[in-house]
Amino acid sequence: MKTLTLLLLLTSASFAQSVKGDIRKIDLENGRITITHAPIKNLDMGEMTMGFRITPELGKDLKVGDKILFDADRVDGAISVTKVKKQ
Ligand SMILES: [Cu+2]
Repeated sequence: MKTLTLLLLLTSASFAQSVKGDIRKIDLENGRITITHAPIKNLDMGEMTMGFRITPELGKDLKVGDKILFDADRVDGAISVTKVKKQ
């Protein structure tokens, strides 16, 4: 029982708000990625295509055309990808 509870907690913490997206452009030198994304509840956004900030570390395995699940949030005022994995 304890193990199951812990697993559920870990699962929901790691991808609590994951949003589906398609990568349209990626420019890691400037820390930018353009994603067509599904609604993002925590940012009160509908579906759209827009740019996000991303770190080179988070973006290193991504390329244009990839379908992803990601989390986004405001970091120091800039809307940023905070977690990402390929679908
Ligand atoms: Cu948006």
